[in-house]
Amino acid sequence: MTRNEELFARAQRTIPAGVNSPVRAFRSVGGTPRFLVRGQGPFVWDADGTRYVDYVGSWGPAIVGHAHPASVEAVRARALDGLSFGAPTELEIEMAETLVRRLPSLELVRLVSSGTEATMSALRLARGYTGRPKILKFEGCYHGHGDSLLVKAGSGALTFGQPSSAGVPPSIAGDTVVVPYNDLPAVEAAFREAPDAIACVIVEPVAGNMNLVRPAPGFLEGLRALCDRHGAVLIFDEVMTGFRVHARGVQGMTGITPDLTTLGKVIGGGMPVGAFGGRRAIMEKIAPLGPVYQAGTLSGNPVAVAAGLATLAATEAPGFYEALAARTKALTDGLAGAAKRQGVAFCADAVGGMFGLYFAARVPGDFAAIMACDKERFNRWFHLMLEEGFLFAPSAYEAGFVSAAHGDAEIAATIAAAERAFADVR
Ligand code: HOZ
Repeated sequence: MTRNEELFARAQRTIPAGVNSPVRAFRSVGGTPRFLVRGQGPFVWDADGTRYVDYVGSWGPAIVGHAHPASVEAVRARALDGLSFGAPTELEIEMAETLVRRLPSLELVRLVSSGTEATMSALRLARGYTGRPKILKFEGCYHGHGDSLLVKAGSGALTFGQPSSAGVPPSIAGDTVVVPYNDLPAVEAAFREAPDAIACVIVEPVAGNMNLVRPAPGFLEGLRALCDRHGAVLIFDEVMTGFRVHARGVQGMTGITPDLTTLGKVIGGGMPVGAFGGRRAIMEKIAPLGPVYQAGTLSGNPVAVAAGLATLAATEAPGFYEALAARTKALTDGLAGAAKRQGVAFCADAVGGMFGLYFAARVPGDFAAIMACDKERFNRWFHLMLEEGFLFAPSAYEAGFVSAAHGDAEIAATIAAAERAFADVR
């Protein structure tokens, strides 16, 4: 038995499926999850001492690579002065000022501890602000595991074929309207059907939880116009895309301004930090300024915020996002070329430091096209790559992530290994 197998057996005795977040269990791809013991730059090591080039990157936060010296030092220094106070600190102001500077759509921002908390809070705020009950989301988009949002959701919910969760009462699910991603006429029809009842439209402006799906030209602009016309709040869930695809998120990349934005992942640099923010008139409804309640003992935790600030500072190096995008594109172009040479129906797409891999002839534009990809072939390819020391997300329905620490050598080695794996799954 390997050490990974031993740990997996032991974990399952006290933790459901041996994991604390479903996709990690490898159930979709089969086999034994790797128990990680160390990360450095683009690499992680498992409990058996095997090194992998890591394209999961903690599901997005590790944008400057693992154990980046500035982040580690910021955490160490901050921890020496106390781990948590449940009181205001100057670091929180620095984080808020950084976020407001980088995302001009934020006039006020509040820190929380995860992306899930950020989206749950943003929904309550949108409902409190508009006085309306319903929310509109898109099929295959995942916004954390809040009740209203686990309806036709992506990520683990999709990976395990349960896009709508048990335990969400029909009275709550009934207030969630779901329409296909990139389908503006469906959004228009939903507004026609429930005029004055839809509080908000929440969208991953580049979807990353059903694999990567880009917004079609005009889609985000159309959402902005429809929300304006119907008095609904437009929420960009930039938990994954925020500071991952562009220095100013998808909103900076596209010039489309949401009313509220949710953030997580990169802003914590590997520590638990989330945030939601937006227009002052909406944010002033939050307690204690207004009647919408939201709170958290660990919100704005100083050690976590220190890690996030150090990571965000590193992303402000000149040319950071251009280099990250170029490296990610080199990877996806290389993989697509290798598959073509081996005659495998495969394509790939990249937006900034985020990428999608599809065992399909064309890049999918919606949930239905994602579902038509060859999942079995992905699973075989995933395991071949794992054997060669390359760690991709253990699901055909997750985006991948490149960090600034991935160098030309890692990208070239990945493409060479992938070509061998494509030959084997042909
Ligand atoms: N839902 C996360 C990816 N979209 C996975 C989180 C995790 O397992 O850590």
